[in-house]
Amino acid sequence: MKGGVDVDDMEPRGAPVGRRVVLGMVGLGAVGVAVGASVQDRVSRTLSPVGAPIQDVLPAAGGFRYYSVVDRVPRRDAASHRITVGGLVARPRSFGMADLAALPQTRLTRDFQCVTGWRVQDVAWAGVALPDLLDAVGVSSRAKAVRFESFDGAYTESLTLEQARRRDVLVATQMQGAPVTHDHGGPTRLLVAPMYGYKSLKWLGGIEVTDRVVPGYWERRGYDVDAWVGRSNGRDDAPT
Ligand SMILES: Nc1nc2c(c(=O)[nH]1)N[C@H]1C(S)=C(S)[C@@H](COP(=O)(O)O)O[C@H]1N2
Ligand SMILES: [Mo]
Repeated sequence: MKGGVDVDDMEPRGAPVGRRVVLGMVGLGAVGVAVGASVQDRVSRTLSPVGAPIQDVLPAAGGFRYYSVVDRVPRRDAASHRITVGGLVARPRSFGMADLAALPQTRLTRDFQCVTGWRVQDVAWAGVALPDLLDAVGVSSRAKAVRFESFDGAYTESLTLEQARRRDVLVATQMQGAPVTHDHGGPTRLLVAPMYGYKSLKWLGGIEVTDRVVPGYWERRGYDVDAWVGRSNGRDDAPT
């Protein structure tokens, strides 16, 4: 079925489809999705170890699916958008787009892979490497981890400090040669290039340096903080 999931069709047959799945489908149907994906795909995705419905807000374009765990994310204008950087740092402050542009810029091209199985090859990203941003605020010797907050009001992520100091972890401002669009998490999103897509938090609003790893949105729902693509990450059943 294309264009949506008909919940009325599903409910009378009821038994094999749990209430949580049906509720997930209501959410999916409400935004008119299911383009190019079968109902079965949706059921198995909703039942996957991800554990809660993920919405495809728009049909895939160029292989990407647009994900958001909330219905509506406020748009932020690049001219006024700022990200705050605080916690265990010497000089807490916020950065607007011009402040980010004034820091050293890092470009990289990598495949982007979601833990549910889709992958987009050779995506070009640009922005500020997280270690450069951390150096700009001065990380305390007590710091052990970094926590990221989305201005969608729900999504969070976390990295160990060692992971956060990798040069292939970016506060991305550009994707495929243009500013990161709202749907892809702009004006600023995280890119954790060596890990599965769920680490790459969209709509980045705040960064907090912490003394311990605070599990993120999917990590509280059973996914690993260490989400290396192509390395043992404790989840051998994940589609690749
Ligand atoms: N704020 C926020 N960030 C998020 C998500 C989300 O639902 N909300 N989904 C994650 C997942 S599971 C993936 S695979 C990627 C998808 O990025 P895209 O929507 O730009 O394709 O974003 C990640 N970052
Ligand atoms: Mo994902």
